[in-house]
Amino acid sequence: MNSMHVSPEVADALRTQRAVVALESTIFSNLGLPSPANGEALQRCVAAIRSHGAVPAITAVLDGIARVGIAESEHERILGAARKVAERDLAIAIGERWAFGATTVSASLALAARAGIRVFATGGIGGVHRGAELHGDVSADLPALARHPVVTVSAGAKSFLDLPRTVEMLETLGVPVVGYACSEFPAFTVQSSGIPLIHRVDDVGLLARIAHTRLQFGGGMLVCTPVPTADALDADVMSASIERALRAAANRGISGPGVTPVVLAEIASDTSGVAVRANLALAENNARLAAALAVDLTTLS
Ligand code: PSU
Ligand code: MN
Repeated sequence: MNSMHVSPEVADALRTQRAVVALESTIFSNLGLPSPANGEALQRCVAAIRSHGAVPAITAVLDGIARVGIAESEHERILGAARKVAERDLAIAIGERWAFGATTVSASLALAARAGIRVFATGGIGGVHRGAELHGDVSADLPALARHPVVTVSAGAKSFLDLPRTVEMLETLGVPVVGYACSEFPAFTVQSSGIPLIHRVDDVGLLARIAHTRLQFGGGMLVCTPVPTADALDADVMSASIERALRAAANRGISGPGVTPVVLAEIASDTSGVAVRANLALAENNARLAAALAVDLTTLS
């Protein structure tokens, strides 16, 4: 399929059954994090994956080609102005030859699965938006997690979502949700949402065995790990900031795919960078765990 290109380094790692961790590009683009934090996030995630002996595979649409694995010389492009590419947009971004389509979790999972990558790291997944009972906005990330045989490592879901309904929807879709060394569903920049998790695993080896089995059944899985303590935000501070950000987005008439980037940007400025620091720390932490998991998975096949 020449509308998808796997980088030589990633292709070689997959062929020789070495560990590979996919990364999305929306978080690194202007839709996810402000500059220069986005560049730092990219560098820290890539370094965390490499230092654990795995190969990073950033996904993106560049010049109309879906790319899996982006060479360092092209990282600059991932940090620029992007059009958001969820799974539904992939064929359009390729057909219309978009210069830079930043892949969300759903598009990244579709590409990772197609390339044969089994582990993917992100910051926080999308989910059921607050007020979804009225407007129906549910991220395509959720069905993509169910459909594609890839393990996603995240700090739970972004806290401006409706987290109880997000967890319910994951159950409905049959997605196993496992807390790595945590007993509650993490809330992105806040360590916990107060929602208890049914399954907790404290050992990466066991996590890998569970993941290996789940992937054989054909669907994906969500591994959650909270933001590191040193950079975690206070739940009350965060929830006040979220209220302000959601109100600002509503006042500007933002809806649909525009909501997440605008709300993230509002929170970034409202917390004068503290939420951004937390976002970088959790993304790096997720990348690190994903790499350890990917390495252990290679010993099982
Ligand atoms: N989490 C972040 N930053 C992001 C996103 C999540 O810390 O930029 C992005 C991811 O790419 C996720 C997307 O897949 O937001 C979800 O968007 P939506 O709610 O429109 O489905
Ligand atoms: Mn949406």
